[in-house]
This record gives sequence, C-alpha cells and structure tokens, in this order.
Amino acid sequence: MQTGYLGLGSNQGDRQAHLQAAVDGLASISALRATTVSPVYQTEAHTLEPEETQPAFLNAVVEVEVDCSPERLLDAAQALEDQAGRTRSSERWAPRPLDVDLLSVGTVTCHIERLTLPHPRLAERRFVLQPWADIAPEAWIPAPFSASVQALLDGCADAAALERRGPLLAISASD
Ligand code: A4P
Ligand code: MG
Repeated sequence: MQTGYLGLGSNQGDRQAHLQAAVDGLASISALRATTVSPVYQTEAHTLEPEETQPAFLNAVVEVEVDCSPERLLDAAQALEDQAGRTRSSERWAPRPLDVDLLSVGTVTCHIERLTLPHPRLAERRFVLQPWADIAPEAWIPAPFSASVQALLDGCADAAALERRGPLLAISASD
C-alpha cells in the first residue's frame, strides 16, 4: 500500500460537478481509496503561449491509498477523464472538462513514455502546490525534487491568480 496524490483540474462545463464526479469515481476502483481531499481553488489558466487565454480552472488535490502499480493508477485516472467526456485532441493543454494528473505515488520515480513520476511540472504550479500543502504539507516528493510539498510551495515563483472556492468536495464510501 502506498500513498499517492492526484491533481484534479477542470475548465469546461460544470467544473465543480466534474471534480466531484472524479472523487466519486475513485470510490469504485477496488485497488485504491481516497482518504483526504483538499479545498477547491479557482485558478488562472496556465497556457503554452502568453497571449493565449482560457477559462479559469477549478483545481484540487486528492490523497489516495494505492494498492496497484502506478500504470494501473494512470489507467484509472484516464478512465475518469473519459467518463467526464474528455476528447483527446493532439493539442496540448487544451481546455478540458477533467484532467487527472498523477502527482506522486509513494517514493516511486518512473520515466516511461506514458508516465513520469513525480509529475515533472508540479514545482512550477501553485494551483497544484497550494491545495496539496493544505492537506499534506510534509509529504515528501522524491527526486528530482527531493523536498516536501510545503518547501516547494515556499519556493514557488508562480504568480498566477488563485482563490479558494466553496463548496468542498465530498468523499463517498468505497464500494
Ligand atoms: N503522462 C505522463 N506523466 C503523467 C502523469 N504523472 N500524470 C502522460 C498524468 N499523465 C501523465 O496528458 C498527456 C499524457 O501525459 C498522457 O497521455 C499521459 O500518458 P493529457 O492529460 O492527455 O494532456 P495534457 O494535460 O494536455 O498535457 P500535459 O502536458 O500532461 O498537461 P498538464 O501538465 O496536465 O497541464 N492551468 C491551471 N490553472 N490549472 C490546470 O489544472 N492544467 C494544464 C494541463 C495546463 N494549465 C492549467 C492546468
Ligand atoms: Mg494531464
């Protein structure tokens, strides 16, 4: 059993409902259990080009106990994205009803084509680090970061706007 952290994001459709559906969907996956969910933040979209604008995201982080391989966890995360009606365009960072990123899984480091762990862009993103620090400031992120979530947040230069939003996401009982 390992502790993992998932980053949830939505900037299309009913964003709060997409995040809640993702948390609900986790409860139906036998090899994992959601244990804690962060507050929800509305966050300015990070875009690939500075002149590009996109609707604001809602972001949150979920702590899970995982009893499967990280690749199976990625399969589950992508199934949740598909259930939210996400179409996989070739365009990176396109607006999406739901994005589920694997931020870290225990102390696993992984560099295969479809999965990099820890998530390579996590230290540049206050929309990841702030909700993560709300629930697990002392969580240790392995190399190349080798730092706690709180230490990465303290050193994060991301100035994009971010504000806490209610309502909170609810964890339902596992099936
Ligand atoms: N992949 C590799 N490692 C991972 C991982 N640790 N977790 C692969 C999840 N997926 C991982 O992802 C593309 C491929 O990355 C997947 O097929 C998987 O095998 P994707 O979700 O299909 O495409 P994407 O999300 O457009 O690309 P990318 O580069 O993963 O983008 P990010 O890093 O997910 O960023 N601004 C705000 N405010 N809030 C956001 O949540 N999100 C993004 C997307 C951009 N701007 C944002 C936000
Ligand atoms: Mg993604």
